Amino acid sequence: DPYADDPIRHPALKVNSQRPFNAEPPPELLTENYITPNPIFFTRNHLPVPNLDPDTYRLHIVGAPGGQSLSLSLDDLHNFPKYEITVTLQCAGNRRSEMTQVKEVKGLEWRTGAISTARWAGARLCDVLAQAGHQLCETEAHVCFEGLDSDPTGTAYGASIPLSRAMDPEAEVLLAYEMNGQPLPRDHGFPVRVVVPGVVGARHVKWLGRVSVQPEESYSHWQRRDYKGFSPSVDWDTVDFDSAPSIQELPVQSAITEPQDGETVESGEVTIKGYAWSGGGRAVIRVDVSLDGGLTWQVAKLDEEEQRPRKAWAWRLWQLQAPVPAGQKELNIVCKAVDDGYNVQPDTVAPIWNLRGVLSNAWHRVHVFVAP
Ligand code: MTE
Ligand code: MO
Repeated sequence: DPYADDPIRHPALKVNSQRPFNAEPPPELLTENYITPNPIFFTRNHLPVPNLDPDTYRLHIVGAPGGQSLSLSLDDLHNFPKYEITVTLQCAGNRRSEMTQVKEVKGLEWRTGAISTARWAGARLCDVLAQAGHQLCETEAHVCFEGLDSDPTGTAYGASIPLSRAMDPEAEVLLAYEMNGQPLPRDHGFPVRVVVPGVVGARHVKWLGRVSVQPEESYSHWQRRDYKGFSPSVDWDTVDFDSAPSIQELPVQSAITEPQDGETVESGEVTIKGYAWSGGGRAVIRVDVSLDGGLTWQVAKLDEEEQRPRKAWAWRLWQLQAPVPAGQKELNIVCKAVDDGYNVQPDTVAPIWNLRGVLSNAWHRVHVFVAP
Protein backbone atom coordinates (compact mmCIF):
# COMPACT_ATOMS: atom_id res chain seq x y z
CA ASP A 1 0.00 0.00 0.00
CA PRO A 2 1.81 3.15 -1.19
CA TYR A 3 -0.36 5.17 1.22
CA ALA A 4 0.60 3.21 4.33
CA ASP A 5 3.15 5.86 5.30
CA ASP A 6 0.74 8.84 4.98
CA PRO A 7 0.59 11.09 8.08
CA ILE A 8 -2.14 11.01 10.76
CA ARG A 9 -4.86 13.59 10.12
CA HIS A 10 -7.13 15.73 12.28
CA PRO A 11 -10.46 14.02 13.00
CA ALA A 12 -12.51 17.18 12.32
CA LEU A 13 -11.62 17.12 8.61
CA LYS A 14 -14.35 16.05 6.19
CA VAL A 15 -12.70 13.43 4.00
CA ASN A 16 -13.55 13.39 0.29
CA SER A 17 -11.04 10.68 -0.59
CA GLN A 18 -8.80 8.61 1.69
CA ARG A 19 -6.20 7.43 -0.91
CA PRO A 20 -4.97 9.84 -2.09
CA PHE A 21 -5.96 11.94 0.90
CA ASN A 22 -8.34 14.83 0.20
CA ALA A 23 -10.20 16.62 2.95
CA GLU A 24 -11.70 19.96 3.94
CA PRO A 25 -12.47 21.60 7.27
CA PRO A 26 -16.16 21.90 8.20
CA PRO A 27 -17.53 25.40 7.45
CA GLU A 28 -17.94 26.50 11.08
CA LEU A 29 -14.25 25.77 11.76
CA LEU A 30 -13.07 27.27 8.48
CA THR A 31 -14.01 30.84 9.41
CA GLU A 32 -13.38 30.60 13.14
CA ASN A 33 -9.90 32.05 12.51
CA TYR A 34 -8.49 34.38 9.88
CA ILE A 35 -5.40 32.15 9.78
CA THR A 36 -6.41 28.52 9.33
CA PRO A 37 -4.70 26.31 11.93
CA ASN A 38 -2.33 23.84 10.20
CA PRO A 39 -4.15 20.66 11.35
CA ILE A 40 -7.42 21.71 9.66
CA PHE A 41 -5.98 23.40 6.53
CA PHE A 42 -7.65 21.68 3.55
CA THR A 43 -5.54 18.97 1.92
CA ARG A 44 -5.47 18.10 -1.78
CA ASN A 45 -3.12 15.25 -2.66
CA HIS A 46 -3.04 13.46 -6.02
CA LEU A 47 -0.53 10.85 -4.88
CA PRO A 48 0.94 9.29 -1.72
CA VAL A 49 2.74 11.70 0.63
CA PRO A 50 6.51 11.25 0.26
CA ASN A 51 8.54 10.86 3.44
CA LEU A 52 11.53 13.15 2.90
CA ASP A 53 14.60 13.44 5.10
CA PRO A 54 15.31 17.13 5.74
CA ASP A 55 19.04 16.43 6.16
CA THR A 56 19.53 14.90 2.74
CA TYR A 57 16.83 16.93 0.96
CA ARG A 58 18.10 18.87 -2.04
CA LEU A 59 16.22 21.28 -4.28
CA HIS A 60 17.55 21.19 -7.82
CA ILE A 61 17.44 24.46 -9.75
CA VAL A 62 18.37 24.09 -13.40
CA GLY A 63 20.66 26.97 -14.31
CA ALA A 64 20.32 29.40 -17.19
CA PRO A 65 22.66 29.08 -20.19
CA GLY A 66 25.83 30.74 -18.96
CA GLY A 67 24.53 30.54 -15.38
CA GLN A 68 24.91 27.68 -12.91
CA SER A 69 22.64 24.90 -11.71
CA LEU A 70 22.05 24.81 -7.95
CA SER A 71 21.53 21.94 -5.57
CA LEU A 72 20.15 23.59 -2.45
CA SER A 73 19.94 22.05 1.00
CA LEU A 74 17.40 23.38 3.49
CA ASP A 75 20.21 25.38 5.11
CA ASP A 76 21.12 26.90 1.75
CA LEU A 77 17.50 27.96 1.30
CA HIS A 78 17.49 29.54 4.77
CA ASN A 79 20.50 31.63 3.71
CA PHE A 80 18.38 33.55 1.19
CA PRO A 81 16.49 36.56 2.62
CA LYS A 82 13.38 35.27 4.41
CA TYR A 83 9.96 36.64 3.51
CA GLU A 84 6.68 35.95 5.27
CA ILE A 85 3.29 36.62 3.67
CA THR A 86 -0.33 35.72 4.33
CA VAL A 87 -1.78 33.88 1.37
CA THR A 88 -5.09 32.13 0.76
CA LEU A 89 -4.85 28.92 -1.23
CA GLN A 90 -7.92 27.71 -3.10
CA CYS A 91 -8.36 24.56 -5.15
CA ALA A 92 -9.89 25.03 -8.61
CA GLY A 93 -12.46 22.44 -7.55
CA ASN A 94 -13.71 24.33 -4.48
CA ARG A 95 -17.57 24.20 -4.43
CA ARG A 96 -17.62 21.57 -7.18
CA SER A 97 -20.47 19.75 -5.40
CA GLU A 98 -22.79 22.60 -6.44
CA MET A 99 -21.90 22.01 -10.11
CA THR A 100 -22.72 18.33 -9.72
CA GLN A 101 -26.26 19.35 -8.79
CA VAL A 102 -26.68 20.91 -12.25
CA LYS A 103 -25.14 17.99 -14.15
CA GLU A 104 -22.58 15.29 -13.40
CA VAL A 105 -18.93 16.35 -13.43
CA LYS A 106 -15.66 14.45 -13.01
CA GLY A 107 -13.88 15.27 -9.75
CA LEU A 108 -13.89 15.26 -5.97
CA GLU A 109 -17.05 16.54 -4.31
CA TRP A 110 -15.61 19.58 -2.56
CA ARG A 111 -18.08 21.71 -0.66
CA THR A 112 -17.05 25.24 0.44
CA GLY A 113 -13.88 24.18 2.28
CA ALA A 114 -11.25 23.65 -0.43
CA ILE A 115 -9.78 26.99 0.61
CA SER A 116 -7.62 28.00 3.59
CA THR A 117 -5.24 30.76 4.67
CA ALA A 118 -1.77 30.60 6.19
CA ARG A 119 1.30 32.70 6.90
CA TRP A 120 3.95 31.23 4.62
CA ALA A 121 7.66 31.93 5.01
CA GLY A 122 10.58 31.11 2.79
CA ALA A 123 12.92 32.36 0.11
CA ARG A 124 11.68 34.32 -2.86
CA LEU A 125 11.66 32.31 -6.07
CA CYS A 126 13.04 35.35 -7.95
CA ASP A 127 16.11 35.49 -5.69
CA VAL A 128 16.85 31.78 -6.17
CA LEU A 129 16.31 31.95 -9.94
CA ALA A 130 18.58 35.00 -10.15
CA GLN A 131 21.34 33.08 -8.40
CA ALA A 132 21.02 30.37 -11.07
CA GLY A 133 21.52 33.06 -13.71
CA HIS A 134 17.92 33.50 -14.82
CA GLN A 135 16.55 36.85 -15.94
CA LEU A 136 13.32 38.09 -17.38
CA CYS A 137 13.40 37.57 -21.12
CA GLU A 138 11.45 39.01 -24.03
CA THR A 139 10.35 35.61 -25.34
CA GLU A 140 7.71 33.53 -23.63
CA ALA A 141 9.04 31.28 -20.88
CA HIS A 142 7.67 29.25 -18.00
CA VAL A 143 9.00 28.08 -14.67
CA CYS A 144 8.28 24.36 -14.28
CA PHE A 145 8.02 22.73 -10.86
CA GLU A 146 8.30 19.04 -10.12
CA GLY A 147 7.16 17.38 -6.91
CA LEU A 148 8.86 14.45 -5.22
CA ASP A 149 5.55 12.59 -5.00
CA SER A 150 5.04 10.11 -7.84
CA ASP A 151 2.70 7.43 -9.13
CA PRO A 152 3.69 3.75 -9.56
CA THR A 153 5.13 4.52 -13.03
CA GLY A 154 7.40 7.16 -11.49
CA THR A 155 5.52 10.14 -12.91
CA ALA A 156 5.79 13.09 -10.54
CA TYR A 157 3.25 15.84 -9.86
CA GLY A 158 4.16 18.94 -11.86
CA ALA A 159 2.93 22.40 -12.84
CA SER A 160 4.25 25.69 -14.17
CA ILE A 161 3.76 29.45 -13.99
CA PRO A 162 4.91 32.14 -16.43
CA LEU A 163 8.51 33.29 -15.89
CA SER A 164 7.25 36.88 -15.79
CA ARG A 165 5.31 36.14 -12.59
CA ALA A 166 8.17 34.12 -11.10
CA MET A 167 10.71 36.92 -11.66
CA ASP A 168 8.42 39.74 -10.48
CA PRO A 169 9.36 40.63 -6.88
CA GLU A 170 5.90 42.22 -6.52
CA ALA A 171 4.27 38.85 -7.23
CA GLU A 172 5.99 37.50 -4.08
CA VAL A 173 6.25 33.88 -5.25
CA LEU A 174 7.85 31.89 -2.43
CA LEU A 175 9.76 28.68 -1.96
CA ALA A 176 8.13 28.18 1.43
CA TYR A 177 9.58 26.11 4.26
CA GLU A 178 7.31 27.44 7.02
CA MET A 179 3.55 27.49 7.49
CA ASN A 180 2.21 29.52 10.41
CA GLY A 181 5.63 29.59 12.08
CA GLN A 182 6.15 25.81 11.87
CA PRO A 183 8.06 23.68 9.38
CA LEU A 184 5.59 22.68 6.66
CA PRO A 185 3.43 19.74 7.77
CA ARG A 186 3.96 16.63 5.62
CA ASP A 187 0.55 16.95 3.97
CA HIS A 188 1.37 20.50 2.90
CA GLY A 189 4.70 19.81 1.23
CA PHE A 190 7.44 19.21 3.81
CA PRO A 191 10.15 20.36 3.54
CA VAL A 192 9.57 22.89 0.69
CA ARG A 193 6.63 23.94 -1.48
CA VAL A 194 5.90 26.72 -3.94
CA VAL A 195 3.43 29.42 -2.90
CA VAL A 196 2.12 31.48 -5.82
CA PRO A 197 -0.07 34.24 -4.32
CA GLY A 198 -3.35 34.87 -6.13
CA VAL A 199 -3.00 31.76 -8.30
CA VAL A 200 -4.94 28.47 -8.31
CA GLY A 201 -3.81 25.85 -5.74
CA ALA A 202 -2.63 23.41 -8.43
CA ARG A 203 0.46 25.53 -9.16
CA HIS A 204 1.62 25.60 -5.49
CA VAL A 205 3.71 22.46 -5.97
CA LYS A 206 4.41 20.57 -2.74
CA TRP A 207 7.48 18.42 -1.89
CA LEU A 208 9.35 20.48 -4.44
CA GLY A 209 12.26 18.64 -6.06
CA ARG A 210 13.13 20.47 -9.26
CA VAL A 211 12.70 23.89 -10.82
CA SER A 212 13.53 24.62 -14.46
CA VAL A 213 12.86 27.38 -16.97
CA GLN A 214 11.38 26.18 -20.26
CA PRO A 215 10.08 27.78 -23.45
CA GLU A 216 6.73 26.04 -22.90
CA GLU A 217 4.41 25.23 -20.03
CA SER A 218 5.03 22.08 -17.97
CA TYR A 219 4.13 18.89 -19.86
CA SER A 220 2.53 17.55 -16.68
CA HIS A 221 -0.95 16.06 -16.98
CA TRP A 222 -2.10 18.57 -14.33
CA GLN A 223 -0.89 21.51 -16.40
CA ARG A 224 -2.07 20.38 -19.83
CA ARG A 225 -4.93 17.89 -19.37
CA ASP A 226 -6.61 19.24 -16.26
CA TYR A 227 -7.29 22.56 -14.46
CA LYS A 228 -8.75 24.30 -17.49
CA GLY A 229 -12.18 25.85 -17.98
CA PHE A 230 -14.60 25.07 -20.83
CA SER A 231 -18.02 26.05 -22.13
CA PRO A 232 -21.04 24.21 -20.69
CA SER A 233 -21.50 22.78 -24.21
CA VAL A 234 -18.20 20.85 -24.10
CA ASP A 235 -18.37 17.19 -23.08
CA TRP A 236 -15.78 14.40 -22.75
CA ASP A 237 -16.21 13.44 -26.42
CA THR A 238 -15.57 16.94 -27.74
CA VAL A 239 -13.14 18.42 -25.20
CA ASP A 240 -9.87 19.72 -26.65
CA PHE A 241 -7.58 20.49 -23.74
CA ASP A 242 -5.05 22.25 -25.98
CA SER A 243 -7.69 24.83 -26.93
CA ALA A 244 -7.95 26.42 -23.46
CA PRO A 245 -5.32 28.16 -21.36
CA SER A 246 -4.34 26.63 -18.03
CA ILE A 247 -6.00 28.24 -15.01
CA GLN A 248 -3.67 30.66 -13.24
CA GLU A 249 -5.40 33.59 -11.43
CA LEU A 250 -8.76 32.58 -9.97
CA PRO A 251 -12.02 34.59 -10.20
CA VAL A 252 -13.80 36.32 -7.30
CA GLN A 253 -15.30 33.91 -4.78
CA SER A 254 -17.35 33.95 -1.58
CA ALA A 255 -19.34 31.52 0.54
CA ILE A 256 -21.52 31.40 3.63
CA THR A 257 -20.13 29.27 6.45
CA GLU A 258 -22.77 30.05 9.10
CA PRO A 259 -25.60 29.13 9.27
CA GLN A 260 -25.40 25.96 7.23
CA ASP A 261 -27.89 24.59 4.73
CA GLY A 262 -30.90 22.96 6.39
CA GLU A 263 -30.20 24.43 9.84
CA THR A 264 -32.88 26.02 12.03
CA VAL A 265 -32.08 29.58 13.19
CA GLU A 266 -33.66 31.58 16.02
CA SER A 267 -36.31 34.13 15.15
CA GLY A 268 -35.40 37.71 16.03
CA GLU A 269 -31.88 38.11 14.72
CA VAL A 270 -29.61 35.97 12.57
CA THR A 271 -25.82 36.14 12.29
CA ILE A 272 -24.40 35.20 8.91
CA LYS A 273 -20.67 34.52 8.45
CA GLY A 274 -18.46 33.64 5.55
CA TYR A 275 -15.35 34.26 3.52
CA ALA A 276 -14.58 36.20 0.32
CA TRP A 277 -11.46 36.19 -1.84
CA SER A 278 -10.31 37.03 -5.33
CA GLY A 279 -7.32 35.91 -7.41
CA GLY A 280 -4.44 37.96 -8.80
CA GLY A 281 -4.08 40.11 -5.68
CA ARG A 282 -7.42 41.81 -6.30
CA ALA A 283 -8.92 42.96 -3.01
CA VAL A 284 -12.47 42.15 -1.98
CA ILE A 285 -14.20 45.51 -1.59
CA ARG A 286 -17.73 44.43 -0.66
CA VAL A 287 -19.89 41.44 0.19
CA ASP A 288 -23.65 41.64 -0.37
CA VAL A 289 -26.00 39.36 1.54
CA SER A 290 -29.65 38.63 0.87
CA LEU A 291 -32.14 36.84 3.13
CA ASP A 292 -34.77 36.53 0.40
CA GLY A 293 -33.00 34.70 -2.39
CA GLY A 294 -31.54 37.83 -3.97
CA LEU A 295 -34.54 40.21 -4.07
CA THR A 296 -33.13 42.61 -1.48
CA TRP A 297 -29.54 43.01 -0.24
CA GLN A 298 -27.60 44.19 2.79
CA VAL A 299 -23.87 44.95 2.95
CA ALA A 300 -21.86 42.66 5.23
CA LYS A 301 -19.17 43.90 7.60
CA LEU A 302 -15.68 42.93 6.37
CA ASP A 303 -12.95 42.07 8.88
CA GLU A 304 -10.22 44.64 9.50
CA GLU A 305 -7.26 42.75 8.08
CA GLU A 306 -4.89 44.75 5.90
CA GLN A 307 -5.40 44.51 2.13
CA ARG A 308 -2.46 45.81 0.10
CA PRO A 309 -3.35 47.26 -3.30
CA ARG A 310 -2.66 44.70 -6.06
CA LYS A 311 -1.27 42.34 -3.39
CA ALA A 312 -4.43 41.33 -1.55
CA TRP A 313 -3.38 37.69 -1.40
CA ALA A 314 -5.56 36.69 1.53
CA TRP A 315 -9.29 36.28 2.01
CA ARG A 316 -11.56 38.54 4.03
CA LEU A 317 -13.87 37.06 6.58
CA TRP A 318 -17.20 38.87 6.86
CA GLN A 319 -20.39 38.84 8.86
CA LEU A 320 -23.83 40.33 8.95
CA GLN A 321 -26.26 40.56 11.83
CA ALA A 322 -29.73 41.03 10.48
CA PRO A 323 -33.24 41.00 11.89
CA VAL A 324 -35.28 38.05 10.73
CA PRO A 325 -38.38 39.51 9.06
CA ALA A 326 -41.42 38.78 11.28
CA GLY A 327 -43.50 35.80 10.22
CA GLN A 328 -40.75 34.20 8.07
CA LYS A 329 -40.66 30.41 8.34
CA GLU A 330 -37.61 30.01 6.11
CA LEU A 331 -34.80 32.13 4.72
CA ASN A 332 -32.97 31.83 1.42
CA ILE A 333 -29.63 33.34 2.34
CA VAL A 334 -27.35 34.37 -0.51
CA CYS A 335 -23.92 36.00 -0.63
CA LYS A 336 -21.87 37.54 -3.43
CA ALA A 337 -18.57 39.40 -3.36
CA VAL A 338 -17.15 42.23 -5.47
CA ASP A 339 -13.40 42.72 -6.02
CA ASP A 340 -11.50 45.93 -6.76
CA GLY A 341 -11.79 45.32 -10.51
CA TYR A 342 -15.58 45.38 -9.86
CA ASN A 343 -15.69 41.74 -10.92
CA VAL A 344 -18.76 39.97 -9.55
CA GLN A 345 -19.87 36.38 -9.13
CA PRO A 346 -22.42 34.88 -11.54
CA ASP A 347 -25.87 34.40 -9.99
CA THR A 348 -26.35 30.76 -10.98
CA VAL A 349 -24.24 27.70 -11.66
CA ALA A 350 -25.69 26.44 -14.98
CA PRO A 351 -24.05 29.05 -17.26
CA ILE A 352 -20.59 28.34 -15.77
CA TRP A 353 -21.00 24.55 -15.56
CA ASN A 354 -18.01 22.72 -17.05
CA LEU A 355 -17.19 19.03 -17.38
CA ARG A 356 -14.39 19.12 -14.82
CA GLY A 357 -16.35 21.17 -12.27
CA VAL A 358 -13.73 23.87 -11.80
CA LEU A 359 -14.15 27.63 -11.17
CA SER A 360 -17.43 27.13 -9.32
CA ASN A 361 -18.08 30.64 -8.00
CA ALA A 362 -21.80 31.35 -8.39
CA TRP A 363 -23.67 33.20 -5.61
CA HIS A 364 -23.59 30.93 -2.59
CA ARG A 365 -27.05 29.97 -1.36
CA VAL A 366 -28.10 28.50 1.97
CA HIS A 367 -31.66 27.57 2.86
CA VAL A 368 -32.57 27.64 6.58
CA PHE A 369 -35.66 27.28 8.74
CA VAL A 370 -36.70 29.83 11.35
CA ALA A 371 -37.60 28.47 14.79
CA PRO A 372 -41.25 29.16 15.60
N1 MTE B 1 1.88 19.35 -5.26
C1 MTE B 1 2.23 18.05 -5.35
N2 MTE B 1 3.53 17.75 -5.38
N3 MTE B 1 1.28 17.08 -5.41
C2 MTE B 1 -0.07 17.38 -5.40
O1 MTE B 1 -0.91 16.48 -5.45
N4 MTE B 1 -1.77 19.17 -5.35
C3 MTE B 1 -2.00 20.54 -5.81
C4 MTE B 1 -1.07 21.51 -5.09
N5 MTE B 1 0.29 21.03 -5.09
C5 MTE B 1 -0.46 18.75 -5.32
C6 MTE B 1 0.58 19.72 -5.21
C7 MTE B 1 -3.37 21.02 -5.67
S1 MTE B 1 -4.46 20.62 -6.90
C8 MTE B 1 -3.74 21.90 -4.67
S2 MTE B 1 -5.29 22.55 -4.61
C9 MTE B 1 -2.79 22.28 -3.61
O2 MTE B 1 -1.53 21.65 -3.75
C10 MTE B 1 -3.35 21.94 -2.25
O3 MTE B 1 -2.45 22.29 -1.24
P1 MTE B 1 -2.72 21.83 0.26
O4 MTE B 1 -2.91 20.34 0.26
O5 MTE B 1 -1.54 22.28 1.05
O6 MTE B 1 -3.99 22.51 0.69
MO1 MO C 1 -6.47 21.70 -6.53
